Amino acid sequence: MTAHPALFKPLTLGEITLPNRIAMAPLTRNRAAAGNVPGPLTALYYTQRASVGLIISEATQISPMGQGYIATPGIHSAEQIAGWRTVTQSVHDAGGHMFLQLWHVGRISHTSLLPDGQAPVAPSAIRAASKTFTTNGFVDVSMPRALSIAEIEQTVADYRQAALNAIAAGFDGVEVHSANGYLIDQFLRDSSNQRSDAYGGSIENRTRFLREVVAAVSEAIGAQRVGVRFSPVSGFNDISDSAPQALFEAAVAQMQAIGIAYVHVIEGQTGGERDTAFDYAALRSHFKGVWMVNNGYDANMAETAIASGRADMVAIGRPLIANPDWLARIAHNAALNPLDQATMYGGDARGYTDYPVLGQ
Ligand code: 8OZ
Repeated sequence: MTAHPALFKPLTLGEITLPNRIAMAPLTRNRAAAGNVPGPLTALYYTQRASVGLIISEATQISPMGQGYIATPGIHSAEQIAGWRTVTQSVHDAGGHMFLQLWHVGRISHTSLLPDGQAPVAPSAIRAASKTFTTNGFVDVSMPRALSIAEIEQTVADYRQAALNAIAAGFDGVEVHSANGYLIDQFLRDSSNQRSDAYGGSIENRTRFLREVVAAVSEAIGAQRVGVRFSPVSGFNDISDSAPQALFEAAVAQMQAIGIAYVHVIEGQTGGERDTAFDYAALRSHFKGVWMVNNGYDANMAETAIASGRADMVAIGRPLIANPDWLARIAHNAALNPLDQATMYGGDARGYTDYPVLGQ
């Protein structure tokens, strides 16, 4: 008998039934091949982890302007769609389920990564005190320029097309990345959004871009194939808001109105301190669908969260990099492999597809 029975209970997510309550969190690994196409090693990496209830792919840019780091995959070209199709085929053959995370970095980018050396785009021309990885290493992000209304409309259309591309590539659904200081989060929070038009100012206005993106994606592929990820208090990528509780409660209520399948919340600082002042129960009270939590959970914390009803699913990140068979190890109370930090971002098979599984 497993010590974590709640984790192994099936769950209905939209139109699919997941065998357990664990998701693989979206994890940037910077191993896309030329053209930002996912290759055979990426198919192997995800397939090794297909025993989790749901795999959420690494953040994947919806357009060339949505890229902010070297060697991250896209979902806007025919080659990228074909590359991802081999990944989803392999994951499905192994019995897994997989959503693609739709990403636009906004101001968290560098001119050297963007078409014709353009400046990054953002709600407002405010530079983040943040860094990114380029061919020249770890550099300060570039000064962004503010999007026009016509460009915002085009970006919404890019999200919609990217969602259709994800379905064409065989994904079971998409997660809209609205966390960690990237474009949608830049519209939400008042440190980065100082617009004076319909997309800035009030909470109603700052949530407009999120609402339009999620509505467009939901209309295109079905709301029951859509999730959204938020990080209400995370300061990652130099972002903050003066009143996050009211802002994110409004955002979650809007996600309920659209009828998406799940909300995924990073509790506290991304990859860091969990114990921050924010009422996550109040946040959840606005949503009736699947509630997924993330940030530094181990198996016992995850079991308590699910068993108590505080969450429906838990997304596990770094432990799943180092332990492809994390669920089997939990079930057998086996020791976990340590994570090799040096191979997290970029490189080859080392630290990507060569972590040992039990019995190996
Ligand atoms: C770490 C390095 C680069 C990107 C995120 C997509 O935080 C990321 C990311 C994380 O959501």
